[in-house]
Order: sequence, then structure tokens, then C-alpha cells
Amino acid sequence: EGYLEDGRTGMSPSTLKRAFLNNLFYVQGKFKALATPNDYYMALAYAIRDRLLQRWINTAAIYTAQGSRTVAYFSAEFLMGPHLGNNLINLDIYKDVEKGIAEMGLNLGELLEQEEEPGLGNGGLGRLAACYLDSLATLEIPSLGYGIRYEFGIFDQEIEDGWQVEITDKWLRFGNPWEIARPEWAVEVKLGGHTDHYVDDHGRYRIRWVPDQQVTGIPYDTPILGCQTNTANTLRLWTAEAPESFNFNAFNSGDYLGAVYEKVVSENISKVLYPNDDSSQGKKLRLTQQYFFVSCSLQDMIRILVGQELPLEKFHEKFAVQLNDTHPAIAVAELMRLLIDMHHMSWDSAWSITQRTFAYTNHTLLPEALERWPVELFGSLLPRHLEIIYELNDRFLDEVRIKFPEDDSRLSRMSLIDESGERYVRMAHLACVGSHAINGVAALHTELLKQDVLYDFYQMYPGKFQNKTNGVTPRRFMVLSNPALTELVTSKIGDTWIKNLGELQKLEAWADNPEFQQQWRQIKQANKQELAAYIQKHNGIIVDPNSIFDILAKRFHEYKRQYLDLLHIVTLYNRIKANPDIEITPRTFIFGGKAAPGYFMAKLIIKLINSVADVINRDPDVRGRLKVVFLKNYNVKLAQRIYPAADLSEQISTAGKEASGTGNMKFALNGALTIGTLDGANVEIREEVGAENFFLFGLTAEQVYAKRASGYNPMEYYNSNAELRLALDRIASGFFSHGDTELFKPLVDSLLHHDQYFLLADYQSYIDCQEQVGLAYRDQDRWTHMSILNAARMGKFSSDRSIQDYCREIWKVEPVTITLEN
Ligand code: 26V
Repeated sequence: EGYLEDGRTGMSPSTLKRAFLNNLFYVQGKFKALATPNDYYMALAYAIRDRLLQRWINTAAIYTAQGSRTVAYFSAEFLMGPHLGNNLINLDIYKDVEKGIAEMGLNLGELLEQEEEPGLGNGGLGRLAACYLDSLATLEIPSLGYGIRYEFGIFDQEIEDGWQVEITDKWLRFGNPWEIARPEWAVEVKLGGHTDHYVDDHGRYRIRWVPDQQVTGIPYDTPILGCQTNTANTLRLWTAEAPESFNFNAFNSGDYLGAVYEKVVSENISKVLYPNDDSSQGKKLRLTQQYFFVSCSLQDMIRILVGQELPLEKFHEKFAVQLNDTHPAIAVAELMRLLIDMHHMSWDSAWSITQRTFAYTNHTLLPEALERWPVELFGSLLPRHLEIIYELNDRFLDEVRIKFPEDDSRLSRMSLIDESGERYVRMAHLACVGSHAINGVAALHTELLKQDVLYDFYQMYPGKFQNKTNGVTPRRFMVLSNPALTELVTSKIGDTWIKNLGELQKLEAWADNPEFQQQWRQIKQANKQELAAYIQKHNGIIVDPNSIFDILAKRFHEYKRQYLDLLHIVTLYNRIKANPDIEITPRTFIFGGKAAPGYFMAKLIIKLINSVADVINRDPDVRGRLKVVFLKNYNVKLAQRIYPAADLSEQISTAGKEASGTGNMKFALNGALTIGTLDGANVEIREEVGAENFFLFGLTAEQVYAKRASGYNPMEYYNSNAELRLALDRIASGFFSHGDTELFKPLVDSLLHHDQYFLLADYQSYIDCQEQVGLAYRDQDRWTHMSILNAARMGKFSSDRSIQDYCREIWKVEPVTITLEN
């Protein structure tokens, strides 16, 4: 004793406390009497950041010294969620810090609430990228996440008169303690203009891109700490700025306003995240964003390679690049351009390196979400890349001709350019041709890719196709968000399950133990009470924690069928109205999720949920048996409150439409039972937990295809099903809209006349299945048994498993152990 720990690395409670108070004084410039909750949050964040920096610097030093093979995860979205709590968990000091903070008369939970979450993603795809970074660091895999530092992330959702209203997400307004700007590693990105073909001094034929605009990319780095390891990897996000010298001094001297305008235009590139997750609208700014971050990242990787004195020919040995959907697929053409035009490599060498570098993950089967860019727009922004893509296409179609002679329709189906009408560049085709591996995100999804969306590419390159079922990190979605359950589990099976989720299986031995069941139930009950308090505070609605918490939380989209859940609610309500004494297992229906701002039907469904809630929640006939709640602004923070409190997880997409789903995994990990279709990862979840522990309903993907092919007529279901008719008629009648029969007409009509997503076909099966849910819940021992088994059998759905599969089967990369020398 007597030894004073270093104030910036020491982990003992007294050192942490000293660091916290130091930061309050020297960073925030406050003392306790004047400090706001945000000052306290900042003081703690900087104390934790110091601990991360030590690990981060050691990690970087070791990777550099060893020249380690590195994964580069390219993603237009990283939906990270708040950092502070997660870093406390991964540093394994959550409890100590909570205690120390309490000793100073403060509450850690309140400080954590202060953090504005970086919402730099729309939903599943962006959150998956965040889970993968957590697992890469935990598994000690050298890796970089590359993306865009949007100044405004996904909009904040307000509800006004039942309608969604979008508010700008100003997540940076109080500063961001988790990032460090690295202006010394800025890169230049060219845009627009034309190409010049010329002969150089050595008589070689060359091509030069003469752009009409240039922007600077500034990297901002955030450390990504692994769980109980010294590894701290990097998330590197790019901000666009106007360059000092382009057009400004040279062309605009004297034109101050013109120069400032150029600056504004440049900085627009990283201004805002596109909030659509359903359709590619062909907006030039979106393509500019994609090219901007991809070009910055590839140039950065070349800088790293050269810095380690490795030749460009080893690019693919140093880096494995994963393309998170087609958003970064322009990387295929950009790497070719950099290698050929900038570094004078031959086409064939460059192509071999490119194909060996990239792998592509597909995340959607929806045809409207497949990205394609009008050729003219593409060429006006990226003239050189368009040339490269044409050349690639010529060579690729020659290959197709050799493998499948005399098959013109195949050539036009597979071409990188869609020439059936207006001409488009097909980004998924570019990604397939430029990658050595192509994967779907759940077993069923990969099968459907092979049979349908990418059928021709599967025939051409069967060896490229693989499945990598998604996973989620148990650190954020169990240890951090459900501390009571974590403690109970750990008291029975030790804590190694946190990094080896398969060990949860040991809980099966306790599934019928009455005392364990009782503890399990009490924890769920307490979590439900916490969510009930949140609901009362934010919605002013009192809900019964003894009722089934039946939750649907995800982006709003017709294929996800929030509307089907609503038809069930209206059906139960109609039964009560017809027979006020009917026995119904009490339920609280909870919805959360955002709709794309331009998605009319999705927004109308939100309005309908709120309208139904208004009527049901105050109808005395219901006598508290049903409550309907719409929680506004569903984001990572709110999700962490929701999963631990769920009894029933709604995973009810039309079979064949949801690529995987990941919320389904987070709910089940926290002991919710699933009601779901055979879609995405639901199929594998049901396989793992056992059919008897899963509420299955609805048509299979195959049956949906067959029905569509043979001519589906939703009106037949309406005419032959009295309860369904009553539910739809009630909505149409104006009952939920103060007599207005026009308001919800588009919703009712879309079901009766099109029903693209087969709600009416699945209605009765869903209602019957929900009846079984209600009955099962009445037998609490049986329900608890099922709940325990669901959690115990989630081992497969850890993102650690997914990442291990990617490492072994696609990336061929090994862990590197980090020791703390400094
Ligand atoms: C798509 C698009 C389409 C073009 C315009 C902009 C834009 C922005 C984002 C997206 C993302 C849609 C893809 C997506 O989020 N897919 C989801 O990926 C999850 C992770 O693999 C998966 O669990 C979900 O089932 C799938 O819908």
C-alpha cells in the first residue's frame, strides 16, 4: 500500500473516483454545486475513455508491429447505441463504478441516461454491424469498421395526434467524448468531371480522371473494446469537408460567397443518414455518400499498407473487406481504379487482388430495395468508374457466354447494366462479380437467394455462396440490459457464458426447479414493472405487470405486418364488446418503431395503432383486460428496456420476406417466447428451442409463392370469415377515427384488393395461435419452463458464433493477443 495508482489507467474504486472528480474540475470546469447531470456523465465518460486509450494504443502498436491480417467491415450504417454502459461492462468495472458513483450521492443509471446515442443506422443492418464490432474485439480479431460520421443520424420520432413527426437528431450537440479526430490522416476524394485518355512519357496508354469537384475526408476514430480482453479495435467514420485549395484560391479568389457555397455543398455529403430502409430512390447525394466513404477507406488502407512497407500486391493478404449490403459495392470499381490508374497495376493483377479482397453480404430479398443507379447519374458523378464497370461487364459477359453459350436472355439478366428500359447500374451484380464470397444472413434467406434473387449468379459461381446466420451480442443485450437475469444465470452456471453463449444450455437442468422458476419469474416481473413505470411516465397509461407483455418492436414496414397484430387486437376487442364477460388472458400490446418519412402506408399504420389505443384504453367494457401502447422513438436505448420486459415476441413477417431478423434473438435471449412465421432466423430459433417451445403460425414461403402464382384473392377470406370481416369493417366504419370513414380507407382497401403480404391468408392461423399463447400463459409453471428453455438454447445466436464462422470460412483471419506494455 501507499502506492498511488496512475490516475488515467488505474481501475481501483478510489482511483476511478479521483479521476471522475478531476475530470469534473479540469474537463468540464465545474464543481459539484454547479454540475449538471450531463457534466457528471462527461466526467465519467472521460475517465473511462482514458482506460480505453491505454488498451487502444497498445492494440494499435501490436497490430502495426506484427503487420496483422485485418478485417475491414465496410458499412454505410453503424447503429452503436450508447457507449458508456457497454464500456463499463466490457472493462468489467460496472459494479465498482456504480458503487463509487453512489458513494458520491449520484446514480449511475441517471448518468447513463444522459448519453445521446449515436443513431447512425436505420435498423437491423446497422445494428448487426455494431454487434459484429463487439464480437470482433471480444474474439481479438484485428479489425476496422469503416463508415460515415453523419452529423444527423436517424431522426427522432415524436407522436402528435397519433401521427409520426420527424425531428432532426442532433446527437453531437453536447460533444462526443468517445471519438478522436485524426486530421493528419485526411484524404482527398474526387467527384464529377470527365476522363482523359492519353499516352504518358514512356509511351504507355493511360487514363486520367479530371474531376470538377473535390472533397476532403477527415477520419474520426472510436475505440471498440472487447469483453474482458485488452483488445480495442477502431471504428473509423469519415466526415466530409471542403478542401483548402480546390476551386477556392484558384478559381474563386474574389468570390467569397461562391467559395463558402462550395464549402457548404462539400459538407452536405456527411450531413444526414438516409432514413429509408425500403427503397432505392436513385438520389445523387446518396451515391456520393457511398462513394465518399468507400474511397476514403480504401485510400486509408493503402496508406496503412504502405506504412507497413508492404507492396500493393499484398493488399488482399493484409485486408479482408466485407461489404455490408450493396451500399459500399462501388468499392469494387474504386479499388480497380486506385490500383490501375493511381498505382499503374495491370488490369489482370488488379482484378485478381480485388476479387480476393471483397466478400458481399446480402440483407434483403425485397426487389424494391435492390440498389440500382441510373447510368447517366452514375456517369455524371463517377465517369471513370462507369468506364471500369463497362470493361468489367464486357469481360464478365464473355465468361458467361463461355459457360452458357447461346443464351442471350441470361446475358441480359446477369449484365451489370440493366438495359430493359432506362439503363441502370446494378450494384448487387457488381458486388457478386467482384467478391469471392457471397452470403445470406439466415439459412432460409440464403436458400432463397440461391433459388431466386441471385439464381443466375448461383449457377455461374455455386462455390461463392455461403450462409452466415446473424447473431447478437449478449454483452449489450443481456449483461448490460438485464443485470438481474445475468446475476441469476451466473449464480447457477458461472460467468463464462458471457463469452461462450453455448454454455447457457446448462440452464436446462434448472428449467423445472421450482425455486429457480420462481426467481426467473420474479426477475421478469420486476423488469415488467420498470417498463410499466416508463410507460406511465411517457404515455400516461397505466398497464398491469401481471398481463402478458406482447411486444412488436422493429421498423414499420408492410411486410413486417404490424397491421396483422392490430387485427388481432381489434378482434379481441370485438369479442369483448359482443360478450363483456368473456374470459381473456389480460394483455398489454406494446409497439415501437419508426416509419420512413415518405412511407405513407407505414405512417398510417402508426396512426391506426394510436387511434385503436385511444379507444380501447378508455373503454370501460374492456375492464383493464387489454391495453395498447405505442412507445415513441424506438432506438437502441429503448430496445434495451424493452427486451428484458417482454413475455411474447412478435415475429410475424410474411414468410420469405424478412432476411433474418435480430430482434427475434434478443427477445428470446431475455426469456420471451416467440409467436412467429417460418421466416428468416425464426426457422433456426424454432429448431434450437424446439417446436413445443415456439408459437408457429402462417403460410410457409413456398406456400406463399404458390398462392401468389395461382392467383391470390384476399376477398375470399373476408367473405368467409365473420370475425375478420367485423374487424376490418370496424376500422373502415370510422369507429376508431371519430366517425371519419376516409382516414383508414387506404389501409382497408389495400388488404381487400391487393394484400401483397398475405395478412388475410394468415389471419385465422394467427388468431388461433394467439389463443394458444393466452392459454399457455395461464399455466405459469409451463410458461416459465418454456421461457427458461428459450433463453438456455440461444447459444447459436451469439454474434461471437457468427463472427467465428466469418473468420474461418470467409476472412481466414486469426486472433492476436494484446498485452498491456504501456
Ligand atoms: C436499405 C436501403 C435500400 C436503398 C436505400 C437506402 C437503404 C438503406 C438501408 C437499407 C437496409 C435494408 C436492409 C436491412 O436492414 N436488412 C435487414 O438486415 C438485418 C441484418 O441482416 C436482417 O436481420 C433483417 O431481416 C433485414 O431486413
